[in-house]
Amino acid sequence: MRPHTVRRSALPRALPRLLGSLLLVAAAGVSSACAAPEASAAQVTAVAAAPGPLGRVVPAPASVRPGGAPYVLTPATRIRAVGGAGDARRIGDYLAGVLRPSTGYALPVTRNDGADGIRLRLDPSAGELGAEGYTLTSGRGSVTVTAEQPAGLFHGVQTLRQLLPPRVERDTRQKGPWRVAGGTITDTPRYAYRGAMLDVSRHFFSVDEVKRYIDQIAQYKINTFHIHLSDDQGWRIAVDSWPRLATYGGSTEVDGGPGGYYTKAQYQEIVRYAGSRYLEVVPEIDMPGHTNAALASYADLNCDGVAPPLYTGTKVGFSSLCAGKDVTYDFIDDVVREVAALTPGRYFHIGGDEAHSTSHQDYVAIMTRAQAVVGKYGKTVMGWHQLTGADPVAGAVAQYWGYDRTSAADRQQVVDAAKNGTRLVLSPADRVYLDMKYTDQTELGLKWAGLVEVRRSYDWDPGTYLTGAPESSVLGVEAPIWSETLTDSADIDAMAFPRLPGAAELAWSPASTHDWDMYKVRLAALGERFTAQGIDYYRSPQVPWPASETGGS
Ligand code: TNX
Repeated sequence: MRPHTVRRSALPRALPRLLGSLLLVAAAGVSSACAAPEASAAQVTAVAAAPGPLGRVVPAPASVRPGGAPYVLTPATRIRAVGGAGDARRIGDYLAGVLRPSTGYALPVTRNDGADGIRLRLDPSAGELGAEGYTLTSGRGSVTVTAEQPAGLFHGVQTLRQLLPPRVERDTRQKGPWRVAGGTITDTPRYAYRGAMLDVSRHFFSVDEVKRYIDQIAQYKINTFHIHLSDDQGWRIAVDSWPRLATYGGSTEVDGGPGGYYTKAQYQEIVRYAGSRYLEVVPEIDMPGHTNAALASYADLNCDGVAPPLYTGTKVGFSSLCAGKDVTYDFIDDVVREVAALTPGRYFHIGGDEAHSTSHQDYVAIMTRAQAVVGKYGKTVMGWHQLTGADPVAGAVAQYWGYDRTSAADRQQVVDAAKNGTRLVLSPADRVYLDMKYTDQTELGLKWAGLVEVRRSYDWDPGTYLTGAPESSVLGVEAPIWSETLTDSADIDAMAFPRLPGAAELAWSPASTHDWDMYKVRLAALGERFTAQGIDYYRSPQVPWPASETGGS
């Protein structure tokens, strides 16, 4: 029988019998998806008592059926990677890399199947799991992750990681036991597009810092890494036909630091690394505004032929490409061609936000031609939602970053575009802009969209967020992180954690699992895991962190 998710309406019927046990489950952080409607009180109690309850995972799995003996990792455990042309093996090696330092076990990865150990199975005929779904079955002697496609197997491995004790994430030897609660998880995503964006322009981040963020986001089943490669303060990718973009335009950053840029080889290394974590890279070259770094690098790109100085402040909306000059379109063609050639993913993001110094007519002219160029080089257009004020091409994706003070007219423009077939990625600034301050006391970050505490960040529904937009127009959710105030990985950590896992859950988990009171308990359980990974996260008072995480005993 296929396990199924509890409907909240099913709970009241069973309530008198289950109340006591459910309280135990809630205390243990099991989501509402964990208890099948027909589960007996005894079964549910067993969940609460189980080691690391099976449903205590972020994003919440679509379906969890706890039961049976736990699986226990031993020094003799093998990782059996079966099926697929090397993918299962690579994912097995990745998992072994995570588990070996803390367990101290050898965990050999083998392609030989067998009934015991950690079994990672790629089986195209597994059924109904799609491109990214998986099942995980844990019991005495084995834990088996099955998927039809490699991405699903990888996501299942992330679930397995979270089912082990948090100290498994440490990079030094820890004491066991290493148990995985018994039962079965069947899990597929709600949205196909689950993104995180990093602004490497306002402050530049090294390849290693970017890889660290990629590793972090991949743990929460995010599948798209959007990299904001150009802005007023810095151009961050080498372009052979316009070399000064990087060498001069990339030579500084906000507050006048040294900036930097990725060589083509380094950018490809980022793309490859992201691919190894089943993330698709979306490169963004912002236009026609947010272009001061380019305008400073080539006088010719300016309408008046005069290059402005490099810019190290944090204002927006003052720069513009010149719609009336042919060289503008040569520039766009060259840049899109070169960056697209380095990027295997489907999308190319052309920005389009905050073009306050571009007339409407010029904006439409530039965005129309830029979209054609993106199509010519085989990519799908993405743009910030202002693109809906021009003429989005068929198939274009608009990224909505409005917030509670966005005008009804601006919203309506996006809704109308969605009704006409433009797909939407939702990044409401007052929910999932990870650079917004949590409270007035937050040292880093901005607050133009308001303060965004952890609950506010989590508590909304992407399916109904933009009233009037067809639910089917929503391709997914993305959490951007802008870097005006952020200079290194520790700063990213402080803003992304703990909000990033919530954004990932909105994008992955079925709406039926959405429940702040349940979520905050699962999130609290991640605290020790963040710490084990060296992430100094914001200890939001809204979340019941373990005392050991908040300086208590
Ligand atoms: C708005 S949202 C911007 C960025 C800033 C960000 C800071 C959007 C598409 N543009 O240029 O970095 O706010 O939060």
